[in-house]
Amino acid sequence: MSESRIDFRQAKFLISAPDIAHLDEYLPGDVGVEIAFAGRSNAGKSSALNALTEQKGLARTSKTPGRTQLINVFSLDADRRLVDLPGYGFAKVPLAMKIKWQAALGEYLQKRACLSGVVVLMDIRHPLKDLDLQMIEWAVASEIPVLALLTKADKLAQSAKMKTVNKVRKDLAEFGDWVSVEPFSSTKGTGKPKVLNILNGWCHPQWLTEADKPE
Ligand SMILES: Nc1nc2c(ncn2[C@@H]2O[C@H](COP(=O)(O)OP(=O)(O)OP(=O)(O)O)[C@@H](O)[C@H]2O)c(=O)[nH]1
Ligand SMILES: [Mg+2]
Repeated sequence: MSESRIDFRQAKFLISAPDIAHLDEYLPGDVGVEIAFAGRSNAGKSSALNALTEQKGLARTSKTPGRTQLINVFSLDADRRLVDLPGYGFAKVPLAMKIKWQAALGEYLQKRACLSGVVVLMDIRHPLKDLDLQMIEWAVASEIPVLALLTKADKLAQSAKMKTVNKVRKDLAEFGDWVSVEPFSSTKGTGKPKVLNILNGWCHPQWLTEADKPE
């Protein structure tokens, strides 16, 4: 099997889609491998993408929650893409818009065949809010593996960090191997090798590597 490692530093901006309901009109077909980054507004999605790709300006980060309104898609190579989804749970968004957005997000998670993994990012100081759990449940129900990434781990001392990681692992144990939980810090690089290993695995689903094989 061609298990060559994907070089995440090769990520390039591909397209921006204005909203998730029409995402598939913008994406280059429901083919290859897509990995989505989802999470509450301000959870650190864009920062994590930049840290993982070692490109400071790839995804735009902001101190103002709700910064990423568009869906930004980055290509890793001809077959593989990373998707930076707008944050959910942003307080200033009107309720009707929130409901619409959640429905579209659910549809994307459930219908996008090339979606090979979802990274659900949560601030380690406020993990597992209702919408985070909803995302995880949707993904697992669609048989998409989830990496629950506890971001801003640099904000906690080691003991508090491990306590939260263990608690979240326990709370998500019902999902078995579908969900893994790791601490992460974009600023310190904590957890980066583990995350890259998991994403690399998602980049090589059996059907793709089989198709890659020479006759
Ligand atoms: N200390 C620390 N701060 C972080 C880390 N990751 C992100 N931040 C900060 O958290 C804020 C939000 O980060 P973003 O990456 O823009 O968050 P986002 O999830 O993309 O936010 P939206 O696009 O609004 O949904 C910024 O001020 C970042 O500098 C981290 O690992 N450690
Ligand atoms: Mg963002």
